[in-house]
Amino acid sequence: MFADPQEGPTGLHYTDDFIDHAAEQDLIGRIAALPLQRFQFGAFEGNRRVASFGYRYDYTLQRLAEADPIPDWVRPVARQVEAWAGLPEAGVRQVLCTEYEVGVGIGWHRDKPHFDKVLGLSLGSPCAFRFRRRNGAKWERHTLTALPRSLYMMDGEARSQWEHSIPPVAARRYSITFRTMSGPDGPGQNKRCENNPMHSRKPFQARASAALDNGLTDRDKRRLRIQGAANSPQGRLTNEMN
Ligand SMILES: O=C(O)CCC(=O)C(=O)O
Repeated sequence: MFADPQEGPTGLHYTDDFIDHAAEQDLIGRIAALPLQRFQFGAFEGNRRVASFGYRYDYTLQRLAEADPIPDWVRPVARQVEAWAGLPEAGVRQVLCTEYEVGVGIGWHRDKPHFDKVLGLSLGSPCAFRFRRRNGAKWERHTLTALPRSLYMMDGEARSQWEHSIPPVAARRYSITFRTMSGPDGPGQNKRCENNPMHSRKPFQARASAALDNGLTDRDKRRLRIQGAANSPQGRLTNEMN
């Protein structure tokens, strides 16, 4: 059913030319016209600019929050994505539009456990979509070149065991991420996952350094550690985000 990238993680699916050039240009124009905001991680901002629809994750409250409804212009491509992935109509409940300026990427992470299947439409320029999974003392690695107008899906091990990241892009890239919700029927608001570092009540730095699912780059994480230390009177890190 799907083109599987050779030797990639189980559950990673990919297809080129999911949409045509005209549709790509239309979607880029729509995203560029959104009131995009820099990615918020509590008091910290990442470099990529995003807009969430359906739901968004609030890092300060550590829970899902409702976002603006999925816009009408996203619906046709969301239906197309659902059909390709064999999902029920309207199975996509969360949409994230992202703009990566030249030099901007996304750090190693797994998406929040509130979400189930994750699909991504690449627009504007290619990117190296990297995967890694710890295997003993080593990392297994795989890189998928995600071309403009292509679609990937992370399911199974690719979604649950492997982290992914995108190194700084060479030309402006946009993406639309389509997510279904985990659980039988719903958004799972307030849902916590005890083995997810970002959902625990560990001190701020422990969570910051273990941040597997926030998509911060290494540079972002260094700034975050500095910020955490600065906020702590005894040089210990605080629970200010709990
Ligand atoms: O831009 C992409 O295709 C990936 C986005 C992503 O991994 C995320 O927002 O969690």
